[in-house]
Amino acid sequence: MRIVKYVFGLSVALMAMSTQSCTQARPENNNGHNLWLGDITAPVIATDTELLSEYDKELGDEGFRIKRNDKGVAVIYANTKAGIMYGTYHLKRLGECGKPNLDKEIVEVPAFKYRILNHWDNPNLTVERGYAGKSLWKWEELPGKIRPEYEEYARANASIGINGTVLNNVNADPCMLTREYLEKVKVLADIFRPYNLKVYLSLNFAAPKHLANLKTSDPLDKDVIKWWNDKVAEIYSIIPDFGGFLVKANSEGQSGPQDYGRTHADGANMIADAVKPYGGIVMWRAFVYAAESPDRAKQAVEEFKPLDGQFRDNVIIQIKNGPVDFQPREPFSPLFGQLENTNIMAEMQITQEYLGHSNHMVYLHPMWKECLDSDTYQKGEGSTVAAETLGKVHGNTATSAIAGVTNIGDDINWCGHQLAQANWYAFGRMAWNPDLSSEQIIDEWLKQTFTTNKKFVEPVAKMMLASREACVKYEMPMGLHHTFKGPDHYGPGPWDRSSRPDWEPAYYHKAAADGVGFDRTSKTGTDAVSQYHEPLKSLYDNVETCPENLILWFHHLPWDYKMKDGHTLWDELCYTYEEGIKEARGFIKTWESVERFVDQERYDQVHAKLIRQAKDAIWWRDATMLYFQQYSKMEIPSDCTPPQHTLDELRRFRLGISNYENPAIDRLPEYTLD
Ligand code: GCV
Repeated sequence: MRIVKYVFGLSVALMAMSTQSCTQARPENNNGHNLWLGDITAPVIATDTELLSEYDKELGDEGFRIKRNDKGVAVIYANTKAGIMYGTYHLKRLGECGKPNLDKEIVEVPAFKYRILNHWDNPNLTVERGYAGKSLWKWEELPGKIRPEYEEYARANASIGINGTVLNNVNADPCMLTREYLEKVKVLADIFRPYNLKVYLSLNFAAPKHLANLKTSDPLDKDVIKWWNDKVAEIYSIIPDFGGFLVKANSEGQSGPQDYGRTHADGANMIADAVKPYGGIVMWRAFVYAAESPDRAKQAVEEFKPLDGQFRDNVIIQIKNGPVDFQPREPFSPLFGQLENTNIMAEMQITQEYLGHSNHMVYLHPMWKECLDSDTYQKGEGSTVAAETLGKVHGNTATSAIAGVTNIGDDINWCGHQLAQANWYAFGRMAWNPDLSSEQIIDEWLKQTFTTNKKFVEPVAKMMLASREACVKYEMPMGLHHTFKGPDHYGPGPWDRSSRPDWEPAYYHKAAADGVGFDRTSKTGTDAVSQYHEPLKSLYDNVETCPENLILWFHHLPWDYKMKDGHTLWDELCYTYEEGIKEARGFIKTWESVERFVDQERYDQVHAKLIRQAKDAIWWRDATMLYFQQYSKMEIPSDCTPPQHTLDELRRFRLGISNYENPAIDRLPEYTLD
């Protein structure tokens, strides 16, 4: 095994190995496999470290301190090996991002205790909503064959502070709990352990029926309880530091306690009791909704609020950032502000299910931070989603956690899009420190992944920082949501039909002759606004005060409604799409302007994808506005990019791909950029 000794001062030299300075020739081709690490095959070991003889409470089990000793040498101090490791990566990062000031002591302690990736990987190697190839876990080869990528993956996670990984899809195959698979999981757990990365599994709630032929999987049945207790004991005998379970129950066809007339609390507590003696946790998802409900956005609160206080202390309710489903912009899920005696955590989506898969460059940290910084006002001002999930609002900090649904696959560059690696990186850094700004994180990532040259970093950072808002503009302006084509969720399909009303775009956009948007107001709508505390409830409820970037999330408005800038709603929609199109086109120019700083391989890949992104932006606008035009009977303003296809052409266009693939660029509708 190669080891890179990390001596502060050599950092710039290390950096030069992987990147380049402006005076050098264009860098050699780089397939992106090394991520932000320079050399992902080699662990980085600091030379000056000290494990503390007395437990330093401030640092806890994962924190570290870097300070100069009496000889002036910067030393990393920690209570644990994990702390030393995190300190080493921190020092490496500081060195590679510029000259750090080590005269002042540095103390770093992770904000969230559990910082967890969720893989939606299936045993057959497909990845649900994965756009970076097949699963990284080659189950058919394990436990015999070990791929180097397993350790590289652990190293990448360690470098950004991620300390847990759920290996399999929440739509869980019961086979994952068989002895055969547990032996495979053990191999991964053993590889990950030195990197402080714990393994978790998603479970199928009906496993007792599937695997042991029990007549029921009722969580109150004594045979079922015994089966889970035995299964958990077996797991811990194989993997002593197993982290616990993630559960999707009674959601989208998954089995759950409600199949037996029991509650989510009954189900979660049965599993929680089984893992409790071993220190395990249960992350129980709040992503539940029934087709019959008039408003999917309300259902998590309706389901979980009545159960507040009934969950064991090792259960954490895992809540998606928004109340519907990972749209490019959602208000925060009101459930974050509705529970008092229940542990809660946020689930962010790193994979770009609704944000252009790995064809679009969208830097997601601003979206996640928008959620974490949102104030729920549950206990007055300052009850932000971050504070709620850190356990600071109700004093339950012991189980603070955050999860990110990964964008990782077996693609050579891990994430399918070279610039999507930034989202994996950003998730880890945010989980460690939710106060870091989007600017700081992207600056760090670019410097470590490409070059420290300002002429590259500044324009590319600016482009990436603008990308999420641009995506909102060309996919879902003004809170218009879920107009996506199903089931792949790539591209527009406002006319799409499905087997369930709440899987159809019309359920959300409600476009008709009288206007567009979902009325969630208290007087005429579904009253979803009432799930928010004041002053938010009134702010969203009143069309005059509702932020315009969410106005169609909360209101159904006539096409000629006057916006604050004087445009009609129709024109405003057209112009917002137009801005998105312009910005996406601008990204191509920005990338072209930094060509000399990037190796040909990564340059070309990103360039091709940025072109596709700009074409897709026009496709989105064409499809959505031409479809809406049938109802509005209004013209697309003449100073907007003219549509390139008719509505009929676009309606006939189908990708013909499965749920799991990233659409091949050459199979998408023909568009030209002048
Ligand atoms: C794993 C959405 C996605 C599904 C996903 C589900 C979930 O509905 O489209 O692919 O299933 O969310 O988060 O459970």
